[in-house]
Amino acid sequence: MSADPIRIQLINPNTSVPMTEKIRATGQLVAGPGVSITAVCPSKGPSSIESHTEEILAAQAVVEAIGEAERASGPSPDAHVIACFGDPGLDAARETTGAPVLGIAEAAMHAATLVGRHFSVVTTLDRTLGRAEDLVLRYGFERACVGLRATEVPVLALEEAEADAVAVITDSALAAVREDRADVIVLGCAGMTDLCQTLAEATGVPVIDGVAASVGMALGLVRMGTRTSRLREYAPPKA
Ligand code: 2AL
Repeated sequence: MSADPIRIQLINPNTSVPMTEKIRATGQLVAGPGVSITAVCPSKGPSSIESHTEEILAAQAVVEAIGEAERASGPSPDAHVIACFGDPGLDAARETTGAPVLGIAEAAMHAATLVGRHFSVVTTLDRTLGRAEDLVLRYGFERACVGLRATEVPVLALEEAEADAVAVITDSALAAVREDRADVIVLGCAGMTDLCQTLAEATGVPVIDGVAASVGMALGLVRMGTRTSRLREYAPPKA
């Protein structure tokens, strides 16, 4: 008799179906066979998350996706991943379920510091850098993070990894290694998940995709039997 598979739900809070499929494919590759990876995205809402306003809508989509998965018949996910670099709704998500919830920014920054000393984030639009900086401070990585670089490649240009977009992102990663003295690159968007290998080959340093990092860490936590603390801050909110 085979054991029940571990179930991980990846939540892409934008409405891009191709991006959701890329995210699922990475998750399944990292998790390997015998782990059930599902990837969901909302049917309504912003097609990309690139502003504070979209971030709020994304946070709501994350909490709703977790609620829906927990109410559905059949076994609930053992862990959830917020597949958007602003980690929208992470705290609320941890109130919503006791299953571990990982944000890709938080997971990627942790992973980066396990394989190098200094990382730079290479991301999409300049306007998202404020949020990225806030997250670096919130997670306590201000010593390790030596650069936040915007490429001005919009999220939706990443849906199909257009050659021009890949070239710009590669140049930015190379500049981070050269000018910031980064020895690890953190990808600042879930839509970059399929560029990890290409960029690692181009730069010669580890390139961390938060989708892959979150799935690996979520699996570890599930296998350790570790769930989110429900004491104080992350206690379930009043009905
Ligand atoms: C993102 C991301 O990961 N998904 C999305 O829609 N926007 N992040 C970003 N920095 O643009």
